Amino acid sequence: MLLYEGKDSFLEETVDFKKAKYVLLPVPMDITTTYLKGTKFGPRSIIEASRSLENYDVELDFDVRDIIYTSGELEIPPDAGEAVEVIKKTVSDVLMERKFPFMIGGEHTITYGASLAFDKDVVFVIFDAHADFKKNVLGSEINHASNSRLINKRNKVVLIGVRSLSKEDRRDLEKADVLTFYAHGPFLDKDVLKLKKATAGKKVYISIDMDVFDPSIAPGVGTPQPGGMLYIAVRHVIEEIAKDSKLVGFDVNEVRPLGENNITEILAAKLIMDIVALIEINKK
Ligand SMILES: [Mn+2]
Repeated sequence: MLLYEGKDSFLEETVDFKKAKYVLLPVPMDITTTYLKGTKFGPRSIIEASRSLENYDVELDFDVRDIIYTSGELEIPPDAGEAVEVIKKTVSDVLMERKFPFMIGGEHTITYGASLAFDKDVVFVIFDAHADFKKNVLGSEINHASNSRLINKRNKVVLIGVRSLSKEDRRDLEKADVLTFYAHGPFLDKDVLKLKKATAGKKVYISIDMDVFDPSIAPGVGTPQPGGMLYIAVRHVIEEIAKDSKLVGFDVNEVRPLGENNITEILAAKLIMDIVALIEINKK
């Protein structure tokens, strides 16, 4: 198991578990990915990238410091069903300690695992280029391309940034009444209002598949799709959600490191800091 301690931890911070408010769970699951492999190296690469960032966010005037404990990498069994159980159990343990869990992946299936540790009234806001609403992929129900469908069986799902799905998937989304914001154009104020109808006053979990972004700013993903969102837009949407709902967990997933070009990991690390800062600011 890979440990991230001291200089090797997220933001290079040694934070005592007891004192930490947030527990970062690196989840190197890469079992059911269908196109380009390599998301199992996402967590370590995001943590490495975080060490080049400042703790201070000038826009929010907030210092992300001494609040995040970096856990060792979860040991993921080779069977997807068992892997999901390990994730569910680990997230439950963090919640039992009354700490705020968040994960870095790893394939998107990790979100389904985490969802099983939360109550049924938690709304899952999922940023993803893909609807992930497939019924059965390669003979298995548990697959990163069926993540949203699986979560939607138990929890309300909202999708943002979708631009890759089949006609059948689209019909199924409509049938299942999944609020879906396609990536055809900018996210407008009227979209924010529509989104808030589903999230305001609710407990919310945010899941960010890095392929929601345009491949020009996040090329290091397993299944890139043209025409994605930009960073400022995603950050704005999250800011709006954080204002009037209670965030209970989040994850950043599907990072597939490319080596020299690590802008995807930098973006992932920055998003984590943004979300933590937004939660803390909105508590005040
Ligand atoms: Mn995706």
